[in-house]
Amino acid sequence: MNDILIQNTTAFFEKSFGSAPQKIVLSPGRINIIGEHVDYNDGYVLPAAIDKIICFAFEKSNSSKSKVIAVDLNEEFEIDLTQEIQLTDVVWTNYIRGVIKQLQDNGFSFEGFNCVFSSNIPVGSGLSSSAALECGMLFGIKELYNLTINKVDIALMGQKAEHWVGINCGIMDQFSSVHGLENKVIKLDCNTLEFEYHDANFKDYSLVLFDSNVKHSLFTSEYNTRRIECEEGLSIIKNNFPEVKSFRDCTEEQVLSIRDKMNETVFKRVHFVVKEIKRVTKACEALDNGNIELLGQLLFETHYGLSQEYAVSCEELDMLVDTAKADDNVIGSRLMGGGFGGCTINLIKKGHENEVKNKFANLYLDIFGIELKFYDVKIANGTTLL
Ligand code: GAF
Repeated sequence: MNDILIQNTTAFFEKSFGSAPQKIVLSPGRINIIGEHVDYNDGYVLPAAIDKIICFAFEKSNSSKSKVIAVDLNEEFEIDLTQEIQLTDVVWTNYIRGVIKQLQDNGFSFEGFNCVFSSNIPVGSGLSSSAALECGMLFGIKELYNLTINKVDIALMGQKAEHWVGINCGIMDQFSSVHGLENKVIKLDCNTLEFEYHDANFKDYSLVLFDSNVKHSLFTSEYNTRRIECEEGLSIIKNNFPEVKSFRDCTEEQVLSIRDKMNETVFKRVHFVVKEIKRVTKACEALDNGNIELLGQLLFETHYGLSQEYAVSCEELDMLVDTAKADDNVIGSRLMGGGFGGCTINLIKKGHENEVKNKFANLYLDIFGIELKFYDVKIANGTTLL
């Protein structure tokens, strides 16, 4: 699948710029097994890079001017690196402007480049196409100009670029895009950025994503609001329990004991976060022990927390998870990523995948009139040169 994408991107580059690319970079999207909305709350997450990628072809332009072509959008833009980098109305270009600005602000010296990119990561499905774009661009410029930048700094600059575009995201997406390893999930401590790889062995179950085909219209504003609500909650917790430095130090009992000191919304947000951080550790142990049934139950718990307490679900995602809960062939399901649409991640008994897919597709079409899509993702390597 990716071979064709790479061939097409390279051919498009040659047609557009009249020569072969000097560098080809592959940058993946990600899934997250568990640990949602806790990366910006100093929690733990369990993501992995996947075999859906953006392919970039690069060459130096030998001037300060750069031209970037987005094949799938049939759009292009030019930027002069000597001019001040500013946000524009064309959102996809802002991620690229953002990473250039990050490199400049961090004192890296580089000149212009020509770039063509094309992707098979579905946009708006919660698979982090924007992180793949940021990390792939940063990696390509680094390779083209021999800049000394490590993987963690690529992830951090990608995250800052995303903030500049307007989403106050955590580090999970960029980190997993660059640190992905075939058949491994990454247990990442989002406070220290220490991480471990764990085998992604789901034994008798297949990991399948259901794409609701609902896009995140509320995503940016609600995402940023959740961050503010959590900050407010944490400061109330700290005032009452000075030994607590971050959500991970806090118990559910402590949160419950000061429920009357917070408004109901803030209580629900922090109640979810404290439980979710603990769930990630349990889930990772369950995976290590081959207890995939327990892992599945934890996925359901996460979903109901995200839906009822964190309020980032929608009726389509809730229907998919409720249907999964009632289906003996699906042992775990939850919305994945930021929410308000995108995908659910599901653990399905091997051998029953097609039966489950048909059932869900028909039901979903009947109820919402929307086509449900399925992705059988493989866990793959992070951003790399071809
Ligand atoms: C989005 C963000 F970009 C991540 O940082 C993370 O917070 C996620 O939503 C929710 O877990 O993908």
